[in-house]
Amino acid sequence: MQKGKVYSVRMRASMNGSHEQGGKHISGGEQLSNYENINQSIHYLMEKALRHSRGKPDFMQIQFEAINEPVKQISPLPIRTHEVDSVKEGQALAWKLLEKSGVPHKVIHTVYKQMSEYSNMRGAILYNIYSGERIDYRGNKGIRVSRMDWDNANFQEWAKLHQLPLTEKVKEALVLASKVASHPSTIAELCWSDDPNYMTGYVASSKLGYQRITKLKEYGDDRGCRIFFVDNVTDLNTYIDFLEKQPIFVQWEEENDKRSN
Ligand code: PML
Ligand code: MG
Repeated sequence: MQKGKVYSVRMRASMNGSHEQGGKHISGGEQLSNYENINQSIHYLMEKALRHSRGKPDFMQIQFEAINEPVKQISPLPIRTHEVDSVKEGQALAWKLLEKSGVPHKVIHTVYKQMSEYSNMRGAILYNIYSGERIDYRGNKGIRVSRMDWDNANFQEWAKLHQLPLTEKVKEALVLASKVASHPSTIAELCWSDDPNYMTGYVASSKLGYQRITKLKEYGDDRGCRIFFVDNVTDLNTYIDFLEKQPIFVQWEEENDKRSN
């Protein structure tokens, strides 16, 4: 991104009314932009929602605002893709990777038992890894990680080297996961898409990087999942403030690349 003022551009879209009215979440998106590219960002986010496989939105909100805080630069998490043959195999692997990242078995068990309650959420759910309790108090809204981006040309160079698809989906998920994992109180993230035709999900942590798993749900299923497993945070509001407000720009430098493949 060029020097100068940075703007956060955000979109959310739903069907059968707004999110507040209980509508079905269709799409959300985030970009950081300079003034000259705001138009382009709005157009991209609008198209993203209008062509979404979850359905045609009848509510959309796009907003932008200038960011006054300095933008922090971070590296993308190292990435690895696990090809699995079934959802069962994929889920067993996700479970193992969460435990390896430091989430106790008992807590993963509790979270999976409660998971069906959270399938129409537009944000993420936070769980404390010691108590096994949900700690964000945000109901159906959850926590929306915001103010983050990755320059497309730099992402494309990175994706080419790692022989990964040049998709916005991978880019956006890796940006979010890298931001979330960069906070020392995050132990791990578990995510799969609410897009009915997208089965790949991931476990991410600062310890293991971004571990993609090719099947975490069945084709056609539109129930997504985004859970952050969090250490004992002394100040929950500061942690949430980081997720929602700290501007982050992902920048990949080939010489610093730590491949986990
Ligand atoms: C989403 O759709 O928002 C989540 C996508 C998660 C997986 C992306 C990938 O690495 O393929
Ligand atoms: Mg989505």
